[in-house]
Amino acid sequence: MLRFFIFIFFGTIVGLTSAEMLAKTQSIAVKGIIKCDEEVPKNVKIQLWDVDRTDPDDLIIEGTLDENGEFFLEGSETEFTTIDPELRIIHKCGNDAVECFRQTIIDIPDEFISDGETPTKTYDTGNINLRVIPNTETSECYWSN
Ligand SMILES: [Ca+2]
Ligand SMILES: [Ca+2]
Repeated sequence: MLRFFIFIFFGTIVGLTSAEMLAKTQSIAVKGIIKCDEEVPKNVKIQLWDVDRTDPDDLIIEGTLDENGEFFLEGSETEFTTIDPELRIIHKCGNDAVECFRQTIIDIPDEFISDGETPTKTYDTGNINLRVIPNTETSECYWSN
């Protein structure tokens, strides 16, 4: 018991050490097909993020589309509480003449989060047409060329 308290004591002093001991690794996999009308969009970023309330959000992994517009992303994140994964698609569909990219965010439901480093389920976004899906950031210009 004494050892336990000593451990907690030092853990608290070191700060992150105790936090890392208590946090749990969770994983997520997402797949889907992304098009801009009938075309596979070029110049597109497909990113899986974990949203954090107190820290900057964490990029879990970034991927690309294959020649059919298909993607598959998987990765893990370690956190105390349930992670908050979202898919961010940064693109210019319907906006080619403008310098700024647009961002579409798709929230991943909690039931698709797996315990441990390897996801046991995959969230399927289905077919996404970037031209008709609502964009959460249309007036911002974080991703100019
Ligand atoms: Ca995080
Ligand atoms: Ca989080």
